[in-house]
Amino acid sequence: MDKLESIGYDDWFRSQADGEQTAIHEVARVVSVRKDSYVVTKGDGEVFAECAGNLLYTASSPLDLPTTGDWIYADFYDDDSLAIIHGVVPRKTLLKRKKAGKPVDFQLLAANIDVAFIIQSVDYNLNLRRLERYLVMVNESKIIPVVLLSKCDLIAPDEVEEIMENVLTVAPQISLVAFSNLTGEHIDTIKSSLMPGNTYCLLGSSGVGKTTLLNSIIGSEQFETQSVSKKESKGRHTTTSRELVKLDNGAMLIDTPGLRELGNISVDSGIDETFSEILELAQYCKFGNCSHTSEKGCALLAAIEGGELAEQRYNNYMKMKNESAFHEMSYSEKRKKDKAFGKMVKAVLKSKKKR
Ligand SMILES: Nc1nc2c(ncn2[C@@H]2O[C@H](COP(=O)(O)OP(=O)(O)O)[C@@H](O)[C@H]2O)c(=O)[nH]1
Ligand SMILES: [Mg+2]
Ligand SMILES: [Zn+2]
Repeated sequence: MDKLESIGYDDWFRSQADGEQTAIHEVARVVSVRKDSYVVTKGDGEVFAECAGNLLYTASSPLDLPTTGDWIYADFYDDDSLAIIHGVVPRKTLLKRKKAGKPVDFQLLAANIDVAFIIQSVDYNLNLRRLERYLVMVNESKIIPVVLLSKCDLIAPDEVEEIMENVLTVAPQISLVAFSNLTGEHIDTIKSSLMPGNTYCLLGSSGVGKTTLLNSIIGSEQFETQSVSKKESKGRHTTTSRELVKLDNGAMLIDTPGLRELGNISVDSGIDETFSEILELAQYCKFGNCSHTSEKGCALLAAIEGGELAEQRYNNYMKMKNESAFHEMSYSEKRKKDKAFGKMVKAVLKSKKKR
């Protein structure tokens, strides 16, 4: 196996590559992107790269420029310490998302992904509507989706079972694994699903444990995860670039930053219909402006307590309400609100367990 093959270059790409380009340039793969600069590899070592002026000036859309996972035509200089990119090899798959507010503008997330791991944590991050949006994006791109439920150590096994059943209601055929980075549960299942030569990516909100999973798979703390103190000081995103990592078994894995604005679908309209029974219950809250979080006389909290309202269902409702209000807020407002909400749900769960 040659070096390019060892990082995923196969017959399909070979047949798609432009013979005129490969006659005068080498082929390499984009490992990461940072603003206008790139890191590329030919399968041994990483090389700093930039786009040729000609490529930049003739590019008519973001589609024409390289993204993480792309195969590119490039010239190498100075003993392979610098590369100039001249073009992009046709892509097998492309993961992209619309930019907020601009329907035709989009951002490339990663290219040539075979399988996307869509990750949601089983605590307050779980949201079937958001999961559906991820599935739509991944399916649209002809990438195979796998759903991973993280942080299973935080809830009881039968609750995990229940969540898995719920997930299967929105994605009946999906491969689904519940795991924990903390206890190591089912990390091996995920690891053994990674095939040499295939490229995988980790998708999901910030904080669900994507980078920790990458570290669990590698077996060392190579990549920086989001500790609580870091979150305070440096802001939400620890993973600022999308980086392609080659695993020992020959599979490639791309970690992506959290996609807060994925799809940008307004959920408000669907919430009331989807949660009609909650809306009905809420009529019996003592206060008309009840936030359903801590108020005495809240009918929702009472219904959870009495077992008439599933906690998960309540969490989904609150999360979605929160999310739909989210789009209207400034970034710093969003950050505060998100944290407060997380704390609130944890507090509710805790107080429930105590009783
Ligand atoms: N309880 C628990 N916490 C986890 C687990 N995986 C990750 N975390 C924590 O969740 C936080 C965010 O993890 P990180 O990997 O940075 O999330 P990312 O933003 O998706 O990359 C960190 O504080 C991790 O320690 C898990 O399986 N169980
Ligand atoms: Mg991360
Ligand atoms: Zn209430």
